[in-house]
Amino acid sequence: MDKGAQRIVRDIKSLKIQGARNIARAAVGALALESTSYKGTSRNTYISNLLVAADNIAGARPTEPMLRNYLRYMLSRVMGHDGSIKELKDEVKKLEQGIYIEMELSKKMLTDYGSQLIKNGGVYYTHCHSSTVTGIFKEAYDDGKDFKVFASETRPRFQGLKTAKSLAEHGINTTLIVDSAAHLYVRKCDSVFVGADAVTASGDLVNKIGTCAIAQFAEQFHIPFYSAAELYKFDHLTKWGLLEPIEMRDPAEIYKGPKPKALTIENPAFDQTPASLIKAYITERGIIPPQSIMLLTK
Ligand code: RUB
Repeated sequence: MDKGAQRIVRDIKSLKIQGARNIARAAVGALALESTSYKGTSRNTYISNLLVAADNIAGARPTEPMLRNYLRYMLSRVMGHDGSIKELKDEVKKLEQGIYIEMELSKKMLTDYGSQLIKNGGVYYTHCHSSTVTGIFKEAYDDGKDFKVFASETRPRFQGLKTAKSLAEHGINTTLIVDSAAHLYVRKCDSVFVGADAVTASGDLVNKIGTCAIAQFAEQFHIPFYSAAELYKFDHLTKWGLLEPIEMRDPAEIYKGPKPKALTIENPAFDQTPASLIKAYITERGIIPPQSIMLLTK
């Protein structure tokens, strides 16, 4: 595999690159690097190199359908193209650039819809770091709205800290809290906004660990719970009964050093929130109930 592509896989695995959109963008770039680095003349070898690379890239974060969907789209376009190696490489470059543009456009459409849910004087809750959710808050702020955000720190990797800093640096009134304070603070909010790693055929949401408990608190206090999810986060395989895999991360993220023999450490990175707890998904095609998500995905 190309060295640059290998580095991207390492960066995705080690969480140097995080968040579904950033991971998907980096994965597209990695496949394009693999394509460019091919120096041979065999179409079959070129295609099989791309397939092996795509498999490695997708394996870097198993709970990321957005990454898989973009890679699958690129591969299907290349495999259906009967041009020369040079033409195939040009096609991959064009696809890469096209995807970057499409990603920006759909994010902008999504944040336009999402920012309409933020009201002047409102109080909102978020968890983990979603570039999409921070985009919604920042757009609402830039539109002149004055509101407050509670952000939970998101152990064990503290991605919520990144959210809190980024919002506060933008000028948004932000309070950072520990994850276990969620119950106390969700009740003070007008609504909850989280990102999405995967959306299943039944409209369930797979997102950072802790999300499902927050959704349950929101339900308890009758507070709307929204997830910002571009349609590329839909996992088509769940239509055929596949259960969305939950990535288990290194126990060393939680516990370092020698431990008692009988102590086991488990570190799931995500959990699954049932559709019944989700008021709506904010997508690039509008704000839609979870039961309708499958109708909009191709
Ligand atoms: C990040 C996470 C984010 C989603 C959505 O998890 O759960 O909420 O990926 O992010 P991790 P975005 O840090 O383990 O990758 O809206 O940027 O796609």
